[in-house]
Amino acid sequence: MTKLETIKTLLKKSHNPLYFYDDDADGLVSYLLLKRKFEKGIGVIVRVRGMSLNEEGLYLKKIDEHNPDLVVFLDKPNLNQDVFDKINVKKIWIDHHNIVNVKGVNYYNPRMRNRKDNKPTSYICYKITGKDLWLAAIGSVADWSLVLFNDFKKDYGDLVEGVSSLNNIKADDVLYNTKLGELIRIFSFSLKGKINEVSRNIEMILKINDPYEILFKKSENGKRLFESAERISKKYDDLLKKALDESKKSKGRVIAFRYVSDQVSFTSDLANELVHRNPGRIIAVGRIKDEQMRISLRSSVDDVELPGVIHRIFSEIKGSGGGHEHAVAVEIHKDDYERFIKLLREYV
Ligand SMILES: [Mn+2]
Repeated sequence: MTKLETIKTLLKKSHNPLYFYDDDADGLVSYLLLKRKFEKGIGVIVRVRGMSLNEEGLYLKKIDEHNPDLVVFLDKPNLNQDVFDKINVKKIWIDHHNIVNVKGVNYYNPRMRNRKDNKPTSYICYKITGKDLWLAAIGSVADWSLVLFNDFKKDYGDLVEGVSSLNNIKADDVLYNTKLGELIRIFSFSLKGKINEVSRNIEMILKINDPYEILFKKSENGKRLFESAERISKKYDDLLKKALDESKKSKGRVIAFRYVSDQVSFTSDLANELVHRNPGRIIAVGRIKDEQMRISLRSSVDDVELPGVIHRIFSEIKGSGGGHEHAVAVEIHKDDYERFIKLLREYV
């Protein structure tokens, strides 16, 4: 049996799986695909970052609460042996971030076969379920991957009209110029805001049958999701405007923008849109919350691999984080921000 077949069998046999998933569109879609296919279990969105005591505490508390017979981690980077050792039931971990050496868990990561293969978690979950292509396309394009683009185009050509005639389509063209991109933004925004609103949004998405329900407000749930995203969108557009003004002023390779917010995090969305609009630049979008600062970094240039860059910076200042070659998230103390940006400018 292949690894994916083993995972599928475990999911089929389980009576009450508990899913932990990352709080972005790829993580969410991974959960939605498995939940819709196997029709059981409970999902917990994980918003804490870094394999801190907080993160481990959340897992153990939820496991204690729900008493699952299977625990599934989706799109969560940097889990460690410690947390797996503390869970006494079967475990699955599907991820596409850096490989971690762990045992006692059914771990699927495409990088094991090929270090550069980082196909999104939602794509891997789609390989398991074989249904809900439209959801899988949302999750994977949200992670800037076009693996499902052609399949999606066959069934939903009207939702990618903006780019389907281009010869060399890039993921960000799809993200910012098509109806599919608009849908991805709605999914991403449905995860912002207060946790009870987010839970309600996810419950509604679980009941949606096709993308048109949301995009053209064809059902009550679709309409509510669309309108809730619109409210978040207003906040986003304000920040984007400020960030774009800032980026026009900035010289050199790095564009840095920061803002203060204790509620909604837009760092990842803003960094994506800034790098799309400023090809060839390196983007840093920081958000101050309490004493900490969380920064999303993006690079669209091949000679800058961000994990290496932040590794160098963290030998000089305290911080944590990680991600892919062209997209990472880090956390530092807010007083180290100026120094962080100075080092970033030096090392890219
Ligand atoms: Mn992902």
